[in-house]
Amino acid sequence: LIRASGHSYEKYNSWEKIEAWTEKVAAENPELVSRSVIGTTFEGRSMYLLKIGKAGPNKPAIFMDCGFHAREWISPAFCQWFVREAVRTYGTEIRMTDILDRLDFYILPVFNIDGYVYTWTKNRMWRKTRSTHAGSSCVGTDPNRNFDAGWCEIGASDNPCSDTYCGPTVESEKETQALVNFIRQNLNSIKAYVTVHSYSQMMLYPYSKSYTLIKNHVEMNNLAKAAIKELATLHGTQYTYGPGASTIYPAAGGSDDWAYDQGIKYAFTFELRDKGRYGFLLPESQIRPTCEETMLAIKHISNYVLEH
Ligand code: ING
Ligand code: ZN
Repeated sequence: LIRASGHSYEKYNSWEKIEAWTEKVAAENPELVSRSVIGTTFEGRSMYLLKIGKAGPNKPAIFMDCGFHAREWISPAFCQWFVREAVRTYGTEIRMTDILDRLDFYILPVFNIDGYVYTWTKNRMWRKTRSTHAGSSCVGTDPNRNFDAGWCEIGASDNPCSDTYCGPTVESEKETQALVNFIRQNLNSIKAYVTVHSYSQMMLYPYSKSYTLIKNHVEMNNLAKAAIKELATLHGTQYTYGPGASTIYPAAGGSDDWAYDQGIKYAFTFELRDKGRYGFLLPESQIRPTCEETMLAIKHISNYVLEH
């Protein structure tokens, strides 16, 4: 069992533990990690962002978020793992050192904190945010239907009781607003956007809002193919890949489509393990292999971004 800074990376951690960890990992690695707050959630929790990388001028960056959907617990576990691997291997592992010398990562360990807390306390299978809506007793908006990318046109619901509710208005959620504001303010440096979900073992790229192929479709197809090939070398885990609409299902309002339309050419949604045996209830024994293999795909994207 790996414990660094007294933190358990092979267990699912409560928000309380993750919050304390963000403070500690930044305090213990001041040369590599800094913490900021990009906004507050509906229930008033701070949305912490970790910036990882060796200080330097004009560095390109990759933005990665985890925990959009509350019940997808392997996702925040991966963001924590990524940060630990970065601080653990910087300076000793050539590939990681090179990446962090030349690239910054913005890591949002849990996007939908209120929902995550709710899965720990009330309903393990909760997906949405915890915002309330005038005129309905149903709670929550699907944050991955709330972005300004064909908002609520397809694969989303205007019913507040639905698990894919797009929200009362586009970018209605405070969490969406925080992310959108941060990315808009950092568009000059952000070269890639990665959002981590589960489950189904897929590497998706835009569009999900329509079947239209993006301008760099061939490039993205090759990049995804190479990244999942590398991922599979570790444990043989098979991923499928392609545009969201044709690979998983059409759905508008997703964050990767929005990021792509902002000009971030390399935008991906990962759907981590498994393919349905455990689904959202992925056992803790699979945290390590899942995170280790996913690291290979993220490193592949990082190297690609650095070369392009
Ligand atoms: N899957 C994603 C969802 O929000 C997705 C699939 C990706 C939709 C990109 C839209 C854009 O439904 C999970 N598991 O949440
Ligand atoms: Zn999801």
